[in-house]
Amino acid sequence: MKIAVTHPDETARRHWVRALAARLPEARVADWPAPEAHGADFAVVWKPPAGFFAAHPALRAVFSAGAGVDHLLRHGDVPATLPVVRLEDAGMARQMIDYCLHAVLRIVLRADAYEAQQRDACWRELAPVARTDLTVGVLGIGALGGQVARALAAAGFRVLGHARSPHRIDGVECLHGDAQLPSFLARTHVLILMAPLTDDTRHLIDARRLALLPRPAWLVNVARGALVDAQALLAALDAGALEGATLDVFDTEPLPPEHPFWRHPRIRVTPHVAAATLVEPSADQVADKIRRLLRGEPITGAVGRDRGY
Ligand code: OXD
Repeated sequence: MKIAVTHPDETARRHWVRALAARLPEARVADWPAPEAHGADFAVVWKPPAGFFAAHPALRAVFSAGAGVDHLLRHGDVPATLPVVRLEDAGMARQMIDYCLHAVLRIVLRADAYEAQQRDACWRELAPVARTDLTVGVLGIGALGGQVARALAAAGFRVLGHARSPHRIDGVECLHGDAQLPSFLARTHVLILMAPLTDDTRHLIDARRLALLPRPAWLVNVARGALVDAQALLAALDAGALEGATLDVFDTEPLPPEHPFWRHPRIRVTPHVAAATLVEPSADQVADKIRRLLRGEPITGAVGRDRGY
């Protein structure tokens, strides 16, 4: 059995090769484009280069080296019948929970205002924001979003979730479908984006939907930059319709130095770090799924090609 690994980051690519070889000693694991990586049975990929799939006509499945698969499906040369499998949690949910909890707690603790006051040596106590005054809305309550929603509810927030299809999560009021999106937004003070990027969700958060949020409202995007219309976001912030935004993901990454997000006083930027892929637990998961596929057993995490996630 042959496994090809492709990843734009050399350290990550080598780590994946070592980790899979250690777990599947019967396999030949090679990093693409080394000649011995051609004609693989399985592939682990992050942003595969053009021509990758043509070089592997006998692939039995391709694994995304991340939770998202848009980096892979948008290339358009992934054979239509090839099973595509995404990572399921593998240590990412805990990181996402910490990032989102931190972003929401900064609002409750008035962190931006106190940091601004410190710059002016200003000693002034501000009215606190009560948790019960804020409804947090998690848009996308799948494998990761569902855990974030549950953790925020356990931390004492009123939490709404929204997904394409019905979900049940303890402590979270779950809405679904296009018809319930406007009421979800109208009740959400802190909108956390955790939805996958597909043809249906590109620029889902546009001027019209931002205008549905109540005041005050904040945005946290840990999913994909293209879920949000950047110009509409800047306009909503500048008009005071939105108090602030915490952005970890961007349409173009790295975020270009001249991009207005970097210097906007109400935007906090982090460089796509809300949930890093942890190679060791991820390789455990991929190796286990490869063994199952070889035994003809079902696996979880298969992407619905028609839905795009
Ligand atoms: C992912 C990511 O999809 O890191 O895992 O964005």
